[in-house]
Amino acid sequence: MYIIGELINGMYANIGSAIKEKNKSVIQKCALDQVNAGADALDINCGPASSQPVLDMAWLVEVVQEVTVKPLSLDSSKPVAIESGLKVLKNKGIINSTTADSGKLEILVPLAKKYNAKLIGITISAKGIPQNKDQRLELAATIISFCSDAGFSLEDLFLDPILMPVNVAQAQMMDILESIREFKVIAGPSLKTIIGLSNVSQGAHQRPLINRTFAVMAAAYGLDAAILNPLDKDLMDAIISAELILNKQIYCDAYLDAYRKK
Ligand code: THG
Repeated sequence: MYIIGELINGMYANIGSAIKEKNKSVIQKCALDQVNAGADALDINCGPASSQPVLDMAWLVEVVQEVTVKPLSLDSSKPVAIESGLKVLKNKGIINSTTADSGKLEILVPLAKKYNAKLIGITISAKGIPQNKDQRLELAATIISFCSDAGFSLEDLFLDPILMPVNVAQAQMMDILESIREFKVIAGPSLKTIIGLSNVSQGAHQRPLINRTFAVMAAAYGLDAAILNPLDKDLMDAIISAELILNKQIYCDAYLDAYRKK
């Protein structure tokens, strides 16, 4: 599974104040800790409290690029903040994210093409978050056909069914899992699927247990990528074990150790 570390997010108090005070070392340590724990890419989110997301995004990208060459996922609901990060990216990045609204697609798909970035499409529209699988599939189809028409390769598209907290949307968990499988039925196998894993346990007790249980189930439904906390070793080990069972990792004795040494 392609792991995008979630910890550089202004919603965390330590990161929020490091952004405000322009404290590079806190951000760079957070980046390196996640990479050393196995992150393939890093999500960069200024947080809801940022009063200057355009400046903060560019600063975060530059500071993180001083310590790692891993791809960065520019996470903002504001296209101007995403473009500000794209302008200073050294490597192929990820736009996180467009919704299925034409206003967003018309800005972000051309940006992804211009900057040769991957793109995460979330199945949200102006009507809000979908309430069932059919609505998720309809919004997925909107995003897929817009990208195809625009000549944006589906290989560079990740679709996100929007994982909700289990304590507010328990009845939707199976719809979300089945959406992960069915997105590829609509678009073909080159399309990738992604979730923001920690959403599932927000406000709940036993967060790590809920996170890793959902991660293993989603792996079985074919999930390709997740934004998650890579410092949660039990979670990372559960995902590796799930991929072993799913025949996506070669078995050998002491496979966990062998995997980590790769
Ligand atoms: N899809 C996509 N992008 C996303 C999400 C998604 N980006 C943001 C988010 N969801 C994924 N990242 C996080 C990061 C942190 C948490 C959840 C998801 C989290 N934070 C603690 C909380 O809210 O309780 C903060 C705890 C603290 O303040 O210390 O749970 O779904 N494409």
